[in-house]
Amino acid sequence: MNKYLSINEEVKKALSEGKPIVALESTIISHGMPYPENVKTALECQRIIRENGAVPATIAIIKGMLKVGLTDEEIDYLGKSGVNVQKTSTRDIPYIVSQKLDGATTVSATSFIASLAGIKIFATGGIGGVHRGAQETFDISADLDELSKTKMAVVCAGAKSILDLGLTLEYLETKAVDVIGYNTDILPAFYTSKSDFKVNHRLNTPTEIANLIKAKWEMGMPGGVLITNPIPTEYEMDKETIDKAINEALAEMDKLGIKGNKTTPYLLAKIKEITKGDSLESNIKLVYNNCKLASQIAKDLY
Ligand code: PSU
Ligand code: MN
Repeated sequence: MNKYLSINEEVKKALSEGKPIVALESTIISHGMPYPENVKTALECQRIIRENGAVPATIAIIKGMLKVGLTDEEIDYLGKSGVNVQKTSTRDIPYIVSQKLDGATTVSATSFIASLAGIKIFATGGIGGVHRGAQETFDISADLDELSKTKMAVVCAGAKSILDLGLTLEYLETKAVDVIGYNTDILPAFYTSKSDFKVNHRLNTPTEIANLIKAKWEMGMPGGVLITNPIPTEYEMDKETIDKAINEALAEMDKLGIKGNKTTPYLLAKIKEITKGDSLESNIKLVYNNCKLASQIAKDLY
C-alpha cells in the first residue's frame, strides 16, 4: 500500500470484493458551495450513491494523508473551513502532503488520488475547462490534462459558460478525451440542459457508457472519459437569467482583478448572489443527478 494513501474500511472492503465505488471531490465542499448547504449536499451525495448500489469515496488530503473515504466530521470540517482550506489541484499535492497540511481536492487531484486507490469512476458537478480569454491568460484547468493521463471516468453536468465551451471541447479532442452525452447530442451547460455545442458521442444507457470505458482501458489507452449528464429540466435555470448573471459576474471579476485558481470559486459565489440562491439550488440538484448516473455506470464497470 502506498504510504501516503489512507483508504477507509468500507472502501477497502468494496475494493477487495470488486464492488462498485464512486469517488467524490472536496473542492466542491470547501470552495464550491456555502456552509451549511455544502456539508448537507456532500452527505446526501453519499446517501444517493449507496441507495443506487455503490460505495461512496469522498476524497481530500487531511494532515498530509491522501484520504479515500472521509468521516462525517472531516466533511463537516472542510465545509466549515470553506476557502480557508487550500484548494488543491494535482500540482499542489506534493506540497500539501510533504507539509502535512489539509487540502480540498479539485477534479484533477481527486481523479489522481482515486485512481491510486483503484477507483474507476467519479461524480461531480462541473469540471474546470478552458476559461474565456485563455488566448491571453493561458488559464486552462488542470482537470483537462488529468483526464488525458489518468484512468478515471468523470460524470459532470457539462461546462458552465464561465468557460469557453468551444475551446474546452477542442482541447479535450487534442488530448484524446471523449466527451459523451448521456441521452443527449447537445453539450449540457451545467445550469441549463443545453448549450450551443454538440457532444462527441451520444449514448443512451449506463451500460453502453460502461462498455465504452471498458473498451478504452482494455485496449490499453491512457486517460479517462468525460460523461456529461444534463440537469433535469425541472431544475434548470432560465437561459437568459443565467447568461446575464454569468456576464455580470465575469465583468465584476475583471474589475477586481481576480485571477488564477480564485476565478472559479469567485464566479460561483457571485452568480449565487446575483441569482439570489437559484443557481445554488440548481447546482445541488445536478450533483445529485450525477451521483445517481455514476452509480449506475459503476455497477457495470466492476
Ligand atoms: N465547478 C463547479 N463547482 C466547483 C468546481 C468547478 O461548478 O466546485 C471546482 C472543481 O473542484 C474543479 C475546480 O475541479 O473547481 C476547477 O478549478 P480551476 O478552474 O481553478 O481549475
Ligand atoms: Mn486555472
